[in-house]
Amino acid sequence: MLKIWGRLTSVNVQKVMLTVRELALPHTFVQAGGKFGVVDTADYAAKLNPNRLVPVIDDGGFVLWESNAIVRYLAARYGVGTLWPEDVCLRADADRWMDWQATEWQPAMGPAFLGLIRTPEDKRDHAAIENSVKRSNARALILDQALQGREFIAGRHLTMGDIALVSAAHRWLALPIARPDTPALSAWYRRVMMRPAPQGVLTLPLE
Ligand SMILES: N[C@@H](CCC(=O)N[C@@H](CS)C(=O)NCC(=O)O)C(=O)O
Repeated sequence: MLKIWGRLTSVNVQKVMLTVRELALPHTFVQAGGKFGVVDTADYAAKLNPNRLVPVIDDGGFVLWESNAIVRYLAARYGVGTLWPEDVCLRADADRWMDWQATEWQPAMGPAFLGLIRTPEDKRDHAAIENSVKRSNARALILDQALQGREFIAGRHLTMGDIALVSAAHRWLALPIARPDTPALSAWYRRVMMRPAPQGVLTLPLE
């Protein structure tokens, strides 16, 4: 059976959990990372992830780390025609937004998230937070524009692209910051959040 190592407070683990829930894949979940430890053991580094990070999956002996690679693998193996669009251009579209989430939006948002949610007030780097808010807001506007007139990021159906984006959107929309109006992004977020998969995975308050 598919086995997953992670902690639900991780945006990268959330992506994997949303995928297995969308695809209704039977799985076991091992709490790892952060306060759960496990990642620090020699066994974990040797057999699961030399980076000592979560998430990791073991699917019948096939071990894989890197959250977006995991989402793509699960989608390709178990979600052809749903999370993994059969049309090459639709798939590339979804794929592009996964890369954008990992290399643009998430890194832009990182300092604001860590500063405002995981750092005591007297230890915050306000300049870094301000810069991060500015950069993540600018990227949110790009996503908002892309979502105008679309139900989901690659068109009419939920794909792996939405999976990667919604975990980041959940954070961005819950950060205690000033945000520009993003009506298309907000409508899409509500649409995705109405599905069963995010329940219990994308929770509030942020931690
Ligand atoms: N690029 C990696 C990043 C993985 C990563 O940074 N994981 C964090 C949680 S989001 C982690 O494992 N931190 C150490 C810990 O939780 O102990 C991925 O997308 O899977």
